[in-house]
Amino acid sequence: MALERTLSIIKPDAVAKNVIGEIYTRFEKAGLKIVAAKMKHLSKSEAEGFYAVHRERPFFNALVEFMISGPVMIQVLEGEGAVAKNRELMGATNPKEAAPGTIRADFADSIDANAVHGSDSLENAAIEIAYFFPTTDVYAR
Ligand code: RTP
Ligand code: MG
Repeated sequence: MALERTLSIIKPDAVAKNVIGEIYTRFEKAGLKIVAAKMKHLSKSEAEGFYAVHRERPFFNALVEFMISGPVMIQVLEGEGAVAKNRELMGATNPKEAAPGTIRADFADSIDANAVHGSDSLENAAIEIAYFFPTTDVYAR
């Protein structure tokens, strides 16, 4: 497996629940290093730009409104197979279908308020990391 970087977002529901630390612990225990991080209250245009691939989907407006409902915690995770590893830790999009012990099974309330985002491919990870972090703000470790 190759050393990869992926973009993770702790969504407004999980920030409001005060579980940033618990989620970070799961990343660390799985061997993922946090190599960039910032808290941010996204503007509507930032959220729309980030989720542009979903623009035509019926849930787009609800998704954007949810993502701007409070601050989020945005981080770059680095590790062996980081993209898939993070998706595994997150669990299925719908928390009702998420495997026990995953972040979404433990902290998400609904398919909309589902605690975390993670890049779904190495290619999208590079695009999403660049969307939020200049290269000088990502620290090789
Ligand atoms: P994410 O991008 O947030 O990591 O989630 P994901 O890959 O598991 O799911 P994706 O298909 O990319 O959808 C992005 C977010 O849109 C909301 N969604 N709602 N009501 C629905 O059918 C529906 N489908 C997706 C979810 O909040 C999902 O995380
Ligand atoms: Mg996605």
